[in-house]
Amino acid sequence: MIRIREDIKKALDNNQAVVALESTIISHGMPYPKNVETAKKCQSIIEKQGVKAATVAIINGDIVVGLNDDEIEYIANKKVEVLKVSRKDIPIAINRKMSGALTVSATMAICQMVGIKFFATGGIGGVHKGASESFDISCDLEEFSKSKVAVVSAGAKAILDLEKTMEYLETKGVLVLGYNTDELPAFYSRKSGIKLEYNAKSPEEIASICKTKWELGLDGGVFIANPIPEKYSYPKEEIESAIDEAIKEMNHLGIKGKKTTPYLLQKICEITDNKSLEVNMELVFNNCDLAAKVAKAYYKGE
Ligand code: PSU
Ligand code: MN
Repeated sequence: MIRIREDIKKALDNNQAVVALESTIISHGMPYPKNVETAKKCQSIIEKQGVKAATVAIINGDIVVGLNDDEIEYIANKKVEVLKVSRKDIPIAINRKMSGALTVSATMAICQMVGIKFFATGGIGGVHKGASESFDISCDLEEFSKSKVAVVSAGAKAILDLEKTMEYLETKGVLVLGYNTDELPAFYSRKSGIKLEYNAKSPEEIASICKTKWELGLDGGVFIANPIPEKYSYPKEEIESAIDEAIKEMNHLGIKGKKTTPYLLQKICEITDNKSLEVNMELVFNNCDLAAKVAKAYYKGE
């Protein structure tokens, strides 16, 4: 059921650094063809550092670890139906021979199955605004208590209730490490006003903390919060008004469940005249760069 690209399999067997990349961000998070451009650039940022990049998706019922260019195009161009696959959807996509793009939760679960320890994304899912009524909490959060993977993310998406997201992670015993920041980054911007307990100063320190945790047998993931570089950071007030407008429109249309996040990202793009898309791309690139450095540091000592 799992097809691992030959060079990635070899790297895993030889204890060499591999960084996984998710695919929902490609098929449901960004418009074509910018999504293809982003997916390829993410891979090359990682590979330039001598680290293997493994983009993960389900292609016609097979879990593929390490998509090739044709497979990236296939899930990106919207010519076929591509299911948004979270942990719960994996067996359905396989049994029905569907193609699926994997969210953070599903990608982490597959990383755990094949032994990939590092993974870069844009922003993880979390507790949605209004969750006390809607109960909408991404299963990404729950996954951090299950899979042994360190995920580099630009905080949680600013469309979320970040305070409740942090509380949820704390309840689940998830270690959150800021990278050179004392504050949780808010995806499009560097600041959220929410203090972090731990600020890790280098990729080596992050790698060493992960190693300690897993050597002790403390299962589950590590959430590495990496702020977008200053020069790309979106002015907080501007992006907040775009988010509020998008949420209002979503509620008006009655959009719920797994359609929520893709709708909001696309609507914010529209409201900001694609500026949010450029920012989203830059923060993902920045996360790929850090994930590769941490993976390299981790395997140096192996
Ligand atoms: N980061 C991005 N864009 C995205 C996502 C992350 O920059 O589209 C995706 C991830 O796949 C994440 C998902 O797991 O959004 C969260 O979806 P939900 O809120 O339905 O759990
Ligand atoms: Mn949800």
